[in-house]
Amino acid sequence: MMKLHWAPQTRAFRTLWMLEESGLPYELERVDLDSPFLRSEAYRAINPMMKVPALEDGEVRLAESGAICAYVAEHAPQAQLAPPVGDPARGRYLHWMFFDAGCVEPAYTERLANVALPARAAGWGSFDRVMSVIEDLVSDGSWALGERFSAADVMLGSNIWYGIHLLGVIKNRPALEAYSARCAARPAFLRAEAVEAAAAA
Ligand SMILES: N[C@@H](CCC(=O)N[C@@H](CS)C(=O)NCC(=O)O)C(=O)O
Repeated sequence: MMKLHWAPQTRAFRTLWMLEESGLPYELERVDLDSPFLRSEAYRAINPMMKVPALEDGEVRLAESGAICAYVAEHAPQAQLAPPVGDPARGRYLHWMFFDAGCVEPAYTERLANVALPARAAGWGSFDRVMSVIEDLVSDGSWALGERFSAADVMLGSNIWYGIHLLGVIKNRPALEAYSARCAARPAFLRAEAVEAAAAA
């Protein structure tokens, strides 16, 4: 059974949401950010960055929330959370999975740290460009791949949710707010949220 190393109110949420979407059985191991285990050699062997989330599946160990979501999707084909190899939708699926880590995350850093880089040199262009691209993607009320929900929505949707509700960097973008609300209404998202609420109680 897969074991997720997770801490509440962190990027591990998206992997918890993903596991809930997958329908796979899993074990949850809470690793708070101040826990000695996070700083231990045992955990370094699981994630050399010594951060959450991380996943163990038998002898397989991996970290990076995007990689974990992709891995879970591949191991739950019945949940149809990733277009398989050969499906034309797989190209865009990979595009948005990598876009999240490669563009959305640094765009938030730009905004939070108030750094300005030339848009031609910054891999993400600019915060505003990244947000407008996602807005265009979901403004018709769809998911990242159109009609079909996928792991790309877990990645983008969780980050958009953080950007609105936790970081406060997304303002006056109704299409992103509507997308975030669609994500947050999914039963799997609500189950993951309930796990986090129970952990906080
Ligand atoms: N790129 C990583 C980022 C993971 C990350 O930064 N996790 C934070 C919590 S949101 C963490 O574990 N911080 C604890 C620390 O750095 O000591 C991912 O997407 O999984």
